[in-house]
Amino acid sequence: MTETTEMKVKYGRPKGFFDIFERRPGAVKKNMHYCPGCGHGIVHKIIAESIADFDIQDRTIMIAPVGCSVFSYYYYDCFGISAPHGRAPAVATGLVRSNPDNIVISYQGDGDLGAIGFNNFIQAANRGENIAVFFVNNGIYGMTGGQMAPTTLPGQKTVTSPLGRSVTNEGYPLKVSEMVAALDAPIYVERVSLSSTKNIMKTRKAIRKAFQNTIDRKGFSMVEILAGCPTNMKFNSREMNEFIENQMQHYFPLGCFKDIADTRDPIKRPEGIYDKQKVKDILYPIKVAKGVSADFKNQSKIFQKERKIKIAGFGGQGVLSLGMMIATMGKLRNFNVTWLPSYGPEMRGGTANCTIITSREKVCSPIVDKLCNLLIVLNQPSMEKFLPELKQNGVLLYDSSTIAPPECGKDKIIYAVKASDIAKKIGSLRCANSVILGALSVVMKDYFLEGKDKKDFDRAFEEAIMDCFANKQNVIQMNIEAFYAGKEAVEGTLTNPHK
Ligand SMILES: Cc1ncc(C[n+]2csc(CCOP(=O)(O)OP(=O)(O)O)c2C)c(N)n1
Ligand code: SF4
Ligand SMILES: [Mg+2]
Repeated sequence: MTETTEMKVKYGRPKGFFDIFERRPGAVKKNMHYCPGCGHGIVHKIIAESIADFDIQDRTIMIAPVGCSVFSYYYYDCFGISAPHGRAPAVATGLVRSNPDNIVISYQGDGDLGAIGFNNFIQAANRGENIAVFFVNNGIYGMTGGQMAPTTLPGQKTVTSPLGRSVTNEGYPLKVSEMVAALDAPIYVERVSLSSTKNIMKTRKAIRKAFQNTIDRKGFSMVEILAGCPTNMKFNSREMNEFIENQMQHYFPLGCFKDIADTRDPIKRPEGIYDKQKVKDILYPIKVAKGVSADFKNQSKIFQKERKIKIAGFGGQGVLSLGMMIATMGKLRNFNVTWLPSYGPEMRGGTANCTIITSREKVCSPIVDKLCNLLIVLNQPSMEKFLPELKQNGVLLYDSSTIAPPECGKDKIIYAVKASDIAKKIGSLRCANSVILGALSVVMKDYFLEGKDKKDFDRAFEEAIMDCFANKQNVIQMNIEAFYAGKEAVEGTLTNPHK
């Protein structure tokens, strides 16, 4: 390209994004997870650009909703938090009330905002919280495969309205902007669209205005953005834009419904007066463990340091309850423990994992993404995904009924147990998790526990299982049986390959 014809990129990757999306799992670190033509990508870009231009990266908190934008925190180089479906405005309220300097964005889809979370949303609007709500109205539940949303148009076909939305049966689409504008508290409400470049530029202006209001602490601003979900609507990009322009904009007219920021003083809320110690006592009461005295401490060297544990497998394999049992064992022996579950949108059949941290000191963060001390794996995909997170000299325990022996260096200590086969023999595949725990007890006793701690492990397990499954006598019994079957099956057979 010659000097004269050199092209300049006017709107490249905004500075409000990370350069590389390291938080995205897998190999793709530069692109977003959205489908081509999805409205979320465009809105994200405008928001990221605004955050950088207003120079508010260090005090902006982006709340990711549940919906296709659930992973928005992969992209923004600012603070981020995920809220349960529809609860972003409640979380936003807490964040801005606890520190009015925070610039809080409640990013929501139409299912999230208009259905499950409508009460959260409308109450936050009515309280005039100083937050910016960016409401991406694509007229459908995108993430879950295109079900009817509160904003689906009359006659619009979706997987749950195959004959078209019937207003007689399902009512009329929710006109959120009109409803919010009718309230006294909100200061700015505008509906924009992504149907054309011109409309995208108007969206950019509206989003910036909402940011300015929030920075000036003027109160509740909402921008409703009519967007496309070409994948579920089975449209190409031209058809998608035509649908937004001719159908959606017809039902949901564009325009500014309210803009009264100039008439309002910056919000100043009364400061909460409370006794910090009392709040702490209520939130974190000192509990005396059942099985042992309050000052009991396991003496083995292994417990002198913080220990990070990860358990992974398919949803439904008891991954989370195995983690809960281990965390409870720690709790009952006076450790500080965290237990953090993580699973996909559809838990049964999808992959699930949880992390547990046990420590004599306070645990700063429950996240274990590397330097894991103990990895328990119950399915093949999790082996591939999480083995790299195992620390040097870390212990891997896996279900060899279903998983091939892993290839890894000699710096990892590996034990295999045919957990699923043993569980099947006992009568239920569901207790493969307790079989694994039985095997863990053997590993611990043979290689890591000292003195009285060797006996204490089984006692702690029985106390933990009763604590976790109180009132479910049959579950307790079956899991105790599985635990001892797991122990018996591996006793004398597990060898530390490096000793
Ligand atoms: C409490 C709860 N209920 C239901 C779901 C399932 N769910 C996930 S996303 C979603 C709807 C998403 O639609 P929308 O908010 O419009 O977002 P989009 O994907 O269209 O951007 C639902 C119902 C869930 N994750 N949590
Ligand atoms: S399914 Fe629809 S809303 Fe979700 S990423 Fe794809 S186009 Fe976007
Ligand atoms: Mg939607």
